[in-house]
Amino acid sequence: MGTRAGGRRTGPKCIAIVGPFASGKTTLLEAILARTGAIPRQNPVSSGNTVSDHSPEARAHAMSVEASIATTEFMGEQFTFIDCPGSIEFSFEAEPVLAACDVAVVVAEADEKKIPALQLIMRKLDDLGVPRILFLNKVDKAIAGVRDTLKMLQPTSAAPLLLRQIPLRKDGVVIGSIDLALERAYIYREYAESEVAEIPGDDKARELEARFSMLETLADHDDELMEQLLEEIEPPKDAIFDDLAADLREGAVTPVLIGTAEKGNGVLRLLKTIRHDAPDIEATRKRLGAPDGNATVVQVMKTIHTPHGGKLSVSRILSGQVADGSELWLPGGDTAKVSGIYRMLGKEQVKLSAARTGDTVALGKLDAVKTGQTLTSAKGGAKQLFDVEPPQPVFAFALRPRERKDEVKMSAAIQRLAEEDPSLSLRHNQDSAETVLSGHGEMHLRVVRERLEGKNQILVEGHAPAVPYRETIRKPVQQRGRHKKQSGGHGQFGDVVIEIKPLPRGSGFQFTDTITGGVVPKTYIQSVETGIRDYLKSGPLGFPVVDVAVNLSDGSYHAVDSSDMAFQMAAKLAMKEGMAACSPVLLEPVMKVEIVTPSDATSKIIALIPQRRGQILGYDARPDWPGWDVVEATMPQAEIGDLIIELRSATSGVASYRAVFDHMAELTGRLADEAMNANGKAA
Ligand SMILES: Nc1nc2c(ncn2[C@@H]2O[C@H](COP(=O)(O)OP(=O)(O)OP(=O)(O)O)[C@@H](O)[C@H]2O)c(=O)[nH]1
Ligand SMILES: [Mg+2]
Repeated sequence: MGTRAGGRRTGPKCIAIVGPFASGKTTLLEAILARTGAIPRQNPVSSGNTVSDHSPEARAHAMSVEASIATTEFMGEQFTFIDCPGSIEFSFEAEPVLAACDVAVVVAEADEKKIPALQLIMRKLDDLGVPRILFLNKVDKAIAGVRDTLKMLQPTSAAPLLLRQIPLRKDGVVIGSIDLALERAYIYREYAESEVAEIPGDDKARELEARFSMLETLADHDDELMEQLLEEIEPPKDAIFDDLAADLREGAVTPVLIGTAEKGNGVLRLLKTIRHDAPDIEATRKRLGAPDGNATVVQVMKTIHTPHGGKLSVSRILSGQVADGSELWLPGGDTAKVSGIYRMLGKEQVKLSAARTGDTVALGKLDAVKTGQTLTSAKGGAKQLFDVEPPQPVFAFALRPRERKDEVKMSAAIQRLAEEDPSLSLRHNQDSAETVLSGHGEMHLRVVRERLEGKNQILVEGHAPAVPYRETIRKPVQQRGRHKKQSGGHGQFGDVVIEIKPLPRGSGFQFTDTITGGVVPKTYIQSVETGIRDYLKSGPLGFPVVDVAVNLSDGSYHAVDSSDMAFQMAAKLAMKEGMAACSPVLLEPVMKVEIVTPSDATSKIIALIPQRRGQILGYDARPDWPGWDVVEATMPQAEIGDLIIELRSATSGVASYRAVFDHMAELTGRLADEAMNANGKAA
């Protein structure tokens, strides 16, 4: 044993697999499951037969679109791996998973384009305080040396990247690896355990150099090791292993292992590292601030609606145990009864009678329970350990079922999908009578739509949501309105003179009267205002009217024939004629936009702002984000609808934006005509 608390932690572990898009996460999970015997053989992702990515949506787009859970056994212990999607549009899936896992395996590759995506992930892990191992994948096709690759990747990580293995090459081709802690060579065999070998003489010098640099990094947190290095004493192997484990758990370093997931190479070393070095549930509980005591505490990581089994809440048992049928308290004080406990292997489930501390299982039929919630056996409910806060949506479309009869079915299905995916939001826009679905990108919403059509058999139509245009006037006008009807018995009579005048932007509507001598009685003044407000719902251009003042200056009434309705009619008549003469103009909402982007794409982003009628307010380094900028601009809402698509394509998928309403601005010319035409058709 070394001097530090590096001893192995036993018990079930939960490991999140994260990393930039298409880095090989799903391939790695498949390799792990094959290597540990959970599945008979490793299937390539292209076969569509992997344990993860079995959904038709994932297959159609050749990418993971949701987290996939698989429990396996390795050397007598239980490990649950959760393969998270790499695309930024689905990145929110990983958050509740990362919160309750013990360690993350970050799958990366030697690709400069994916550095910003890797940086986003590493920061998320820092924010959540999750220890991590970096698995440098695809070494089969790597041209650059591993140490150069690490230099390239280091800026993405706050903690030093600590190389634990170097590749063993023959004629330039990677044929195995050398483990720097064990000082052993491993010759890769496809889909099989590597063959242990002596380090070839030619590689010895390289190995010693890399090993020394590993030890130097470890010595930064171990004075005894530092002294041994200075005095050129060979440190005991156990002490090195203890340091490696302790530094990983404390987040002091990010150990780096290498391999080729596609051929199952490097997988066993990774598993052994996880088994030996990963922290256990105790550390995870501490990180989350879970309460001490005897109560059962459960953290929900994901919600799934299965076609037959109903709702499943994939959960980590942080403490205590859960038996089938037991009651759990929700944070608010409600309770839910566990009906079914399952061990997961992708879409397959095996029923269990109970789950113990550290297990990651699916709990059945917890109807009121949501992803991210903390449940407990303690009466009254637990403190919520982790807040699920999805980022602001960046893409939206308005949705309706192709057939009217599907309306109720569609809204129920969307509710279920939103429960599975808290980053999806749904609202009804009163203005346009549209159901608007918002999410994190075009692909995100496309997948939602495919799920509606596939899983739920509802054909839907989607289009860009309506922009909330308004209209106002540019000129004042005085106008009389008379409503007079004599048809049999009671007549109708109302007569008003109004002054309409423009107001400054953002003033809304103001109504006044300067009636003297009771020429229009008080109650009818009220009717005039009501009539005008009603008219303002749709002005001469067909949009709600804003920033207008109307003063009732004169009028007359009839003791018998005047009525509330008659004065409302007179007011509307006056408005209709008067407004048309006030030089009406369309107003469009303009947003203040804040775009975050890797600095090397800043000039591209700045160039696209004027193309979208935007105005650049400025740009600067993003505070606390080395290598990133923030660009501030104003931009009409109509131009923001598909902004994210362009931002993402300019930045390998990582730029994003936030927008808040800023002001209304006049819109004239062709674009105004188009808006009015579209509105006319919709009405
Ligand atoms: N050359 C090489 N290719 C690999 C390796 N591992 C995975 N790939 C390929 O990389 C591509 C992406 O693999 P996936 O496993 O789907 O990647 P992923 O990280 O799960 O992707 P997302 O979940 O969509 O982010 C596939 O074409 C794989 O065949 C590897 O070790 N070497
Ligand atoms: Mg994947």
